[in-house]
Amino acid sequence: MTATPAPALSAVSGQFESIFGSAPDGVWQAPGRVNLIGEHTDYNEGFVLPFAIDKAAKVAVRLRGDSCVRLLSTFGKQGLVETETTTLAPGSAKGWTKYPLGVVWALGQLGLDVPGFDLLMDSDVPLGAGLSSSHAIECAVIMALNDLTGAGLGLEDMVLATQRAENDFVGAPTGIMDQSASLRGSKGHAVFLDCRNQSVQLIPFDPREAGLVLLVIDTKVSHSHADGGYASRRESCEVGAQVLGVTALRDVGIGDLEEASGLLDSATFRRVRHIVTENDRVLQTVERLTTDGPAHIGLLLDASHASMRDDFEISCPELDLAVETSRAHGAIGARMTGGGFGGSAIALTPVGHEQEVRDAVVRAFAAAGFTTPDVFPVTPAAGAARLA
Ligand code: GAF
Repeated sequence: MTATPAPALSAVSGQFESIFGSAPDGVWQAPGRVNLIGEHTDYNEGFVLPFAIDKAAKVAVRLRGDSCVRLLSTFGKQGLVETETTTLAPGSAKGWTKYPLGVVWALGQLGLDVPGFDLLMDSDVPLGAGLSSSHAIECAVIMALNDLTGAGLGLEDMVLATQRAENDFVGAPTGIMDQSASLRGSKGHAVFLDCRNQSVQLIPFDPREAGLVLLVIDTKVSHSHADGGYASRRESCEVGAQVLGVTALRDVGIGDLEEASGLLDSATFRRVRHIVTENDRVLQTVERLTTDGPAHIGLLLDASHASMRDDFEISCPELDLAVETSRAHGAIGARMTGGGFGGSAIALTPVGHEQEVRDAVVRAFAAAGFTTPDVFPVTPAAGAARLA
């Protein structure tokens, strides 16, 4: 007996069938992510601690017998986009289609001959909120194409291929954190990733069990990692590593900072100090979660935010206000999450205080003349998977 499909799943499958004329070969899902701590450490070969969230992109896909690709999303104004696998090149795609087409292009760069396909995409990961909606699409698509073509890629290969899609096709010089969280996430866990060798340890992280809720505050300040801010931070880190004579800033310890301050200009030193102290905070957070639980990581989240605001300079007034207000109204720790310059903050909040934090943040934003933020809870969820 076949189980009754979940409503969302049967909806995307049914919509695919009515648009493209027959049922998809399958449906795949990949979640967005929240980074608990460890920001901009991934491309410095350091440590990160993200988790997959309970919001995901779904793709229904059917392979075709030719090289035509037809793409449609359930939202947005882009309509049906039709192209050829053979003509893809960086800069050739627009809007959300950059992400699936970037994956096809990256697989082509690996020597894989991806056939044409029809694809319908649906997602409830908020767009431009710093929750990695783009990687969720890329991860769902690469899983689908890997399964359907029998390409035999492992999770680590898929992480690198989606990074290539982002870096070289989309033009965002990002690291490997977001796709690792989406592909390797696990319900009730954070993904402790060593970005030097992609080794992963799943760390139990269930805020509810500890009487807490993890609130996301989407500031509605949209950002793009293809803009200059992200790249310029990455460049500063590379300069810092070069001057200090290390392969990557991962190799600089807290004890080396005093000497580093004499070798680097003040801005580069502060960028380096953020990475070095942030790596240490990730390790401390893992230790605290493992020994004492989520109620004991609040001050580390706060310190991470201060370091991003003052040393790495990637916060913005909306993020700072979200963090300060949620802390003043009961959150035990708060920080911006993701690449910065906008997007979302997170606030670890005792159960029962969610409404107070939400109301206070909305009021503070109104008083400052900022756009009304979205405030909602997320829970650590499973990573990407085939649904049907
Ligand atoms: C973005 C990037 F995609 C990640 O690779 C990471 O660098 C993050 O910003 C900052 O920690 O989400």
